[in-house]
Order: sequence, then C-alpha cells, then structure tokens
Amino acid sequence: MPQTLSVLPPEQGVRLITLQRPEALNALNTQLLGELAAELDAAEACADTRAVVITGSRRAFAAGADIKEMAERDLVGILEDPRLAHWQRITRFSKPLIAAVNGFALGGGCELAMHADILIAGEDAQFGQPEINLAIMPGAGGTQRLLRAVGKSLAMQMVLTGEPIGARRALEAGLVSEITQPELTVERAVAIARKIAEKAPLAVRLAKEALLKAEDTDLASGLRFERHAFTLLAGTEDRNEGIRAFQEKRRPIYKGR
Ligand code: CO8
Repeated sequence: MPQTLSVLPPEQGVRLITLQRPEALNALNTQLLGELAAELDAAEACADTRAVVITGSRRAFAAGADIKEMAERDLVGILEDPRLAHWQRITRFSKPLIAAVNGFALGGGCELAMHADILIAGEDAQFGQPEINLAIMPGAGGTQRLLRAVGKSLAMQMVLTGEPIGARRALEAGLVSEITQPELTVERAVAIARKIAEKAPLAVRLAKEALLKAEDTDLASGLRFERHAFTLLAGTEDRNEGIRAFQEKRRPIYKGR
C-alpha cells in the first residue's frame, strides 16, 4: 500500500491518484516518486484504466523536490540518484495523464505537472521553477518542457528569476488548457478523462504518441510517424466498429483491439 499517495480504483475507466504528503506540501521525495511510478505501472497494466488523473491538495499540487532529502546528496549522490529512474517511468506512461493542479506547483512539482498530457488548474494555482533561488536549476525536464509549453521569453523569465506565474497567466501562455474554481479542478479533470476513456484505446494511445513526437522531432519525421500510426489503426477491430456505429447511428463498443 502506498503511504504518500491515495489511489482510487478505476471508475468509468479513470483512475485518480492524489499526492499525500501534507506535512511537506507534497514535496516529491524518493518514496513518493517511487510509489507514483509504481502506480502508473499498475495503471499501464490495467485494462480497466483508460486514463489517469493526478492531483495534490487544495494548498499544493507539489512544492518541488524534497529539499531536506536533496540536501543530503552530494555530486555523486545526484549522479546516482534513484529518483531519475522513477521520473523515467513516469515519462514512459502511455495512457492519457491529466493533472488537476491547485495551489503550488513549484520546481519538481511544476515539472511533474508538465509530464501530464493535459493540465487543468484551479484559479489559485501557481506554477514556478524556483530552483535558481537554491543555486540550482530544474533537473526533471523543466528547462525543456517549459520552453516548449510557454515559449522562450516567459520560460527564461520564470527559470532565471524563480518567480512563479498564476493560473490565468499559465492559461494565456498555453501551459494549461483550462482554469476552474479550485473546488472543481479535480471534477473537471475527471470529466475530461472520462470522455477520453470512452474512446478506442489504441487510437488514444497512438494519437498521444504522435502528439508527443511533435515536441522532439522535425516536421517531416513527425508527419511520417503520424502516417504510420494512422495506417496501423486501419487494421484494428475498433476502427471498423467506430465507423459501423456511426453509420448505424449508435454508440460504439470498443474492445481495445
Ligand atoms: N521540500 C521539503 N519540504 C518542503 C518543501 C520542499 N520542496 N516545500 C515546503 N516544504 C515544507 C516546509 O519546510 C514546511 O515544513 P515545516 O513546517 O516542517 O518547516 C512545510 O512544507 C510548509 O511550508 P512553508 O511553511 O514554507 O509554507 P509557506 O506557505 O510559508 O510557503 C512555499 C510555501 C512558498 C511553497 C515554500 O514552502 C517554498 O518556497 N517551498 C520550496 C519551493 C521550492 O524551492 N521548490 C523547488 C525545490 S528544488 C526542485 O524541485 C528541483 C527538482 C529537481 C528534480 C531532479 C530529479 C532527479
């Protein structure tokens, strides 16, 4: 049983994971990251889980890497950091991951939110990369993902000054797709996840993979990947079912094949 997370079993295809280290504003220590990676592995293997929502508390999504734990690691400790493997497992998750963010999403917390495919923020959410204030810098993808999400100027400003941005600015900049009242953030994220959970799983998986390709490949290679993925889906039973259901004016029943 995880001690730093609560996990609700999948309901209508959606699994809800809540970070729970209130004493440290959900700071991401090795245990939490390990438990989160293990839960995502379980969600990956579970046919009833079609999408995952990850959230924190009203006060904090996550206030970053655990500074107390980090202080104990020297250069070699950071080089051989077990957290790296956990981050890699989170990055590999192939099903849709939606972050419902309230309060602080700072440092590793902002980086974790950016691992999600869709970000929904409460009006009071704050996104920031304050590592520079500790004489370090983002280390879980922040420099790369933030720049791709909000562009060079705002990413530079956030990373070099350490100052966070609010939810509205994050929406304008394209870091999040919607903002809600804080008490509705999780509900809205779950509603979006449920909508995705109704779709054909293989189409969702390949569409996600193709969209992520756009972040790290040139246009021609991305288009080639899209064409291959599109062609692959023509061989699935669900594609036939989707088209047949449309023609017969009924809801499709997808099997993930
Ligand atoms: N780590 C550990 N404990 C934390 C953290 C943290 N990141 N953030 C907050 N806490 C603890 C506080 O120490 C405090 O505990 P205690 O009561 O025992 O002193 C408790 O949470 C509540 O915090 P505050 O009293 O400070 O609450 P405030 O409302 O006054 O302030 C803030 C909230 C603004 C969020 C403030 O706590 C803060 O600035 N926190 C640190 C934010 C930060 O700098 N985050 C970046 C950390 S570095 C990082 O994330 C690098 C990632 C690299 C990943 C590499 C992977 C291989």
